[in-house]
Amino acid sequence: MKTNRELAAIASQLRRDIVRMVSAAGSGHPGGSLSSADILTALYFNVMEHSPATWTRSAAGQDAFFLSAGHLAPLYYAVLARAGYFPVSELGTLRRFGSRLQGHPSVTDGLPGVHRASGSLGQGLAAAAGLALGKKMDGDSHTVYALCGDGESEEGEIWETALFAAHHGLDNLVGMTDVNHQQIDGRVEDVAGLENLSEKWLAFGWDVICADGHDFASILDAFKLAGKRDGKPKMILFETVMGKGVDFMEGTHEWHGKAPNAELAARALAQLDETLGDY
Ligand SMILES: Cc1ncc(C[n+]2csc(CCOP(=O)(O)OP(=O)(O)O)c2C)c(N)n1
Repeated sequence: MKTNRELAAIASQLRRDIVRMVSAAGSGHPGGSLSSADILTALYFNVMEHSPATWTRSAAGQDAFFLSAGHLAPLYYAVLARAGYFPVSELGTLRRFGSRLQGHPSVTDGLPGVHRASGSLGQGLAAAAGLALGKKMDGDSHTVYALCGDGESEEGEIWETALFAAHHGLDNLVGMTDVNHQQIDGRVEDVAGLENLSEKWLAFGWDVICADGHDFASILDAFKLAGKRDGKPKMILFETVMGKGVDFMEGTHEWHGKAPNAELAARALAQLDETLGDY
């Protein structure tokens, strides 16, 4: 188990990785990757039962993670590499022709750690619910996690999954929403407001846990509560800041899907400690 200080150090490195990868590629999605960095750090380094050595796409006998908001690929690749799924040096190939690290996660090239392609919003949570049901049928007590965006929560498929998972009593499914209040076109509340998201998930029959997505004590408490097997699927609503950690990316949709040039990347990196070594 890592201490909260160690988790913060890993998250800082992931944020550096994200900035460097997206800047070198000249395209990609830094804003949501930065807002979700602390959540996935806690999940991969202190919560999930997983191992790169025994990982399989079917996830039999282990926990599984689905990135439903597939555009957060820079963060996904960074956390997988830093957790030991593939060499950290491969991060430098983001979005290059022939790379296993495409702009959205793909399984075609067999990138370890990725169970399913994503990028079409809404599908990842549905696939996670399918695997959670499969685990129930197989008598496998492991947990299936899925990360969604709040903009993604405007997708109809999310709410079909909400019905499905509650109907099947999937208490081994833990959904997470990165509530950073921004999406591709602006503020979520201006595009198609979610109003009271907590009440919505409760009304669909889920247990809802609210947490501060940048406070490791709060994040880890939320995951602990989500471990309750009471016949209901879990949704953790993580309150976050879009672009967290880089001042000019914070709180705006402008950096949802835009790469910083070399000068801005240097400005961003100056705000983030290097803790595990750059690639
Ligand atoms: C089905 C589908 N519709 C539209 C898109 C285009 N799209 C990509 S990201 C995005 C906004 C997602 O917002 P959010 O989940 O809040 O992510 P964040 O802005 O926090 O990164 C949209 C509409 C898509 N990828 N898939």
